[in-house]
This record gives sequence, C-alpha cells and structure tokens, in this order.
Amino acid sequence: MTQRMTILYILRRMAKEVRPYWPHLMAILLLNLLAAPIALLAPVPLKIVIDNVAGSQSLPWYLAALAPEALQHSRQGLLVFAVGFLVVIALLSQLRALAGWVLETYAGEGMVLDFRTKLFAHVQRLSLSYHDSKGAADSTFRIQYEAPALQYVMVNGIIPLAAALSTLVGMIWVTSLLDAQLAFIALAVSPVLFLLSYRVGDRLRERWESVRSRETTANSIVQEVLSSLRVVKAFGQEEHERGRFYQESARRMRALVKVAFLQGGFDLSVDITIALGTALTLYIGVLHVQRGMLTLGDLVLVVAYIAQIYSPLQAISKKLADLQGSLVGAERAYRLLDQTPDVAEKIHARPLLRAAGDVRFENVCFSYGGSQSVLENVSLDAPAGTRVGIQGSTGAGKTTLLSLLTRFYDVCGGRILLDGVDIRDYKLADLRNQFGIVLQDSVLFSTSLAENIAYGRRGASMEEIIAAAKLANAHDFISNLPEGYETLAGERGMRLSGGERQRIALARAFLKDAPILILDEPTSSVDVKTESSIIDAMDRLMQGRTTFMIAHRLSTLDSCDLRLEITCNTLCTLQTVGGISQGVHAL
Ligand code: M5T
Ligand code: MG
Repeated sequence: MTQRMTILYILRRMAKEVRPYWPHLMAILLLNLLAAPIALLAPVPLKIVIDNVAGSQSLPWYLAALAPEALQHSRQGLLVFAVGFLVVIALLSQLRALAGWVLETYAGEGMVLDFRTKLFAHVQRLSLSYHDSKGAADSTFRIQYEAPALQYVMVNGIIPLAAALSTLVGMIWVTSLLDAQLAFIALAVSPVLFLLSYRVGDRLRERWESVRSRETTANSIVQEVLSSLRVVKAFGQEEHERGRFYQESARRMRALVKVAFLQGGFDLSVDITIALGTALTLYIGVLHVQRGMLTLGDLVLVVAYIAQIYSPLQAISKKLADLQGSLVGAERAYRLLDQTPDVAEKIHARPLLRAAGDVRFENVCFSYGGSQSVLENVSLDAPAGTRVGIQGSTGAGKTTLLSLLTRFYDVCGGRILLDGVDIRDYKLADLRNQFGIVLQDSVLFSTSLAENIAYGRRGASMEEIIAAAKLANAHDFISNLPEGYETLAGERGMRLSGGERQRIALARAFLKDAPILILDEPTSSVDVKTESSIIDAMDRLMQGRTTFMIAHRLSTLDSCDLRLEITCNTLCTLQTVGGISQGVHAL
C-alpha cells in the first residue's frame, strides 16, 4: 500500500497550490479577525444597562470616550447610547459577514477551478495504460468531487482555524484583565479538547478513506453501465447491475454512518467538556462577586467572554475533526496528480512540422506490463509513401504495433524511427500531428458532424469540411440528413450507423491531411457496398502518404506495396510489390 501523506505535507502543498489567492485569503482572514472585536463589543450595551442605567455607577473611561457628551449625564441618555450601540454593532457584524461571504466564494471557487483544470490537463497527459487499468470513473470522481477539498481546507478550514485561534488569544487576554483566575479556569479544559481532537482525527481520517473509495466504486458502476447500456439491456442485466450498485452504495452508507457516529460522539464530548468548564467558571465567578472581587456587571461580561473563549475552542476542535474528510479528498487528488505519465516528452524535445513519412521499426519489443510479450524483435522499413498492409489473427498484436508508432505506448526494447529520428525525441503533440487515424470502430463526439470532421484541424472553413466529406464519400448521406452538417452525432456518435461513422472518420483524416495514415480495419463492420465506397475514399486518401492498413478481409490489402503478417509475436514479409521494393522490406 502506498504511504499515507502527512497532514502537514498536504497542507504545505495546498498552500503552494493556492498561491495566487493568498491576498484573498489574507483579506478573508482579516475580515474573520474583525469578528473578534465586534464580538467583544456585543455584550457591552448590556453592561451599560446593568451598571450605568439600572445601577448607578459612572461610565468607565473607555466608554466615556465613545459616548456623545450630551448622552452621558442622564440615565435616559445612556439608555439611548446603549441601544444605538447595539444597532451599530449588529450592522458592522452583518457587513463583515457579507464581505467575507463574497470573498470566500470568489477565492474558494477560483482555486477549485484552477485545481480541477490542472487535474484534468494532467489526466489527459497520463498514458492509456493508466486509464485502461484505473478506469475513467476514478479520475472523473477525483476531478469533480475531490478537488473541492482545496476550498474546504483553505477557505472553510484553515482561515476559520486561524481566526478562531486569534479570537481565542484576544478573549483570553481581555478576560484575564477582568479576572485572571477565571480565565485560567476556563482554559483548563483546552488540553482535554486538543487530546480529543488528536485521537479522534486519526480514526476519522481512516473512516473517510473507506467512504471515499466506496463512493468511487459506486460511481464507476453507474458510469460503466450507462456507457455500455446497450449490452446491459441486450443481456437483461439491469437487475444485476442495480444490485451491484446497491451493494456498493450501501457499503458507503454504512461507512458514512460510522463516520457520523464517531464525529457525533466527538462533538458530544467537546460540548460536555465545554459545559463543565462553563459551569465551573460560573460557580467560581459568583463566589468572586460575593467576595466583592467582581461587580455583577463584570460577571455578566466575563461569562459572556468565557462563552466567546469557548466558541473558538469548540470551533477549533470541531474543525480539526471536520477537516479529516477533506484532507482525505485532497490526498486522493494529489495521488492522481503524482502519477507520472509513462509516455513522457523529453525536456528538449525536437519540434516536427511535417514529416516526410519514413518509418522504420528496429528490433521492437513490447508487452502490456504482464509477463506475456506481444511483440518481439519486430523490424520493418517503410520509406515515405509506402502502403503497408498488415494482417494476422485476432490478438496477434496488429493494433498494438501501430499504437507504438503513435506513442500511445512506448516500446519496451528497440526503437522506432520517423524520418531517421527516434520518435521519443520529438515533441509528443508534433509527433501525433503526423498521423491520420481511422479505427475499426470510430468514435465521434456529441457535437455536430461538421465539428467532428474538423476535429483534427480546428478552424477549418465550411468549404474545406465539405470538400473533405466529398472525398470521403460522406457528403451525400450528410446532405440527406434534415439538419445536414449541423446534425448532432449523439453520444460517441451513436446516432449514426457504423458505416456512416467510418466515413465521417475518413473525412476527418482527409481534412487533417497528415503525412502518415493508420487504417485499423476501417471496413470490418460495414456491408460490401459501403465497403467499396470506403475503399474508394481510402484509395484517394492514401495518395502520397505512408499508410499502415490493417485488414482481416485480405482483398482490402491488395493495393499495398508491402504485405506483412504478424504471427508468433513477430513479423513476416508476405509480399513486396515491385517499383519501390528496393527500400521496402521486413528486415
Ligand atoms: C494484442 C493484449 C491482447 C492481445 C495482444 C489493448 C491491449 C491488448 N492486450 C493487452 O494485454 N492489454 C491491452 O491493453 O495484446 O492485442 P491487439 O494488438 O489489440 O491485437 P490485434 O489488433 O492484432 O487483434 P484484432 O482482434 O484487433 O484483430 O493478446 O490480449
Ligand atoms: Mg486490433
């Protein structure tokens, strides 16, 4: 199991993450700190009423400085002052809350947005092998639901914690000026509270971890089922999937109940500890009044302040426990961010504008991580413009061979050269820009057909899109659709037939106009008539490009210059057609 990140480490990383928002956080902290003096002022009107309006003591100097001269000399005047004071305090406190709320939302949402975008960008960079093994739902969950942990911890956690701590210090100071002994007694409970938070925090974190992992699993079930709904329906497995979902969700619920139980118990212990502290201070406070050490008004003030000491203490202990869930979320988001892409770009990678299309495999070996190797010592040489036909039984490694060329995976041994340079030396985006790819089952995006065709070349004009569709024999069927090029393709292009999707994919490749083509059984799922129309379009597409074409129907490969077969993990040359055969051979 991977080692747990310490809380301090997570916090440090978060602080770095949100550096652009430090000024906002500071402002929020300041606003939070303002709460303390405002809170200090809150019981003052009551003290004035008791000591100076009902009682007959004179106004203390600090209030005399504040009160208008005219109001100071009559009880009526002092009462008006006390009441006015109360309204001003309420107004100040509300304005402070409003400003805090707006700033918190802006900074909090802003940092989550940045963090999410960073995670998303990182997830896209991660290799296919990572996603194949982890599944999309896990990453989705971390981006959508774990990233907000940043906001909870930084804005709703650390700031109130820091504010509570300084309020605490201020309150202790003021209270000790009034009655030092009482302040000390009130504080005597704090070690108990911190010990409680420390002990419970660790256990809470463990339990939150279990809640989160169940949540991810339940989420992946939904995602998996919805994306393969056709299969689920076809096999009538709805009930089975419902059961699977229910089981995982129920496990999550049980884990969450355990969390609630622990947290509830913790809150209860905190509150009881605090109630005991308050009771003790009240008891001793009354004794002090009886002995004449304290006025009654001062006792009311002290009791009010002690409550204010306890509220930050309570907030601190509860926050420490509360934060555990978010810390678990943050840790999971960071774990995703720490995954290094196994297909990485070199630091000073070479740019590549447009390759000539010379492709050479030299003793390439590859396996998908397990012990079984898929390709061993594969060598081939295809000068620019060669049409390479690849055949081989199912699972022989044909798709794998071409996935290595586009660096979806990196070779385990040997190397692949493009125009004489190892493909690992090129910038990744530049390298992939050299390929037009049409797969066995083309996936479209849920946007319009026009946008789907323009996917490989953003910003292509409508004329160019139509020209590409014509070359791909797709223009006729698109024009016959009621909304033409604006027709929405549906999720994954499911509103089109297989043959139609293939032709859109071909149009995409035409428009991209890349020097190297990869055609992985593009005609395997279509009827003979569509196949001939697709082959006709492919013939046009292959002009002047290096092409790798995989086909099970061998007649499709007839026009190739070089015919290769993958058997027993390696390549054999079947046929080399004259003309350019000089350079075209399997080594
Ligand atoms: C070649 C294995 C697969 C097969 C071999 C994608 C993938 C494949 N494999 C893994 O172990 N993990 C993976 O993630 O690799 O697979 P292929 O290259 O896809 O085969 P093909 O294209 O020749 O087959 P087909 O059916 O498309 O004609 O043993 O288990
Ligand atoms: Mg394949």
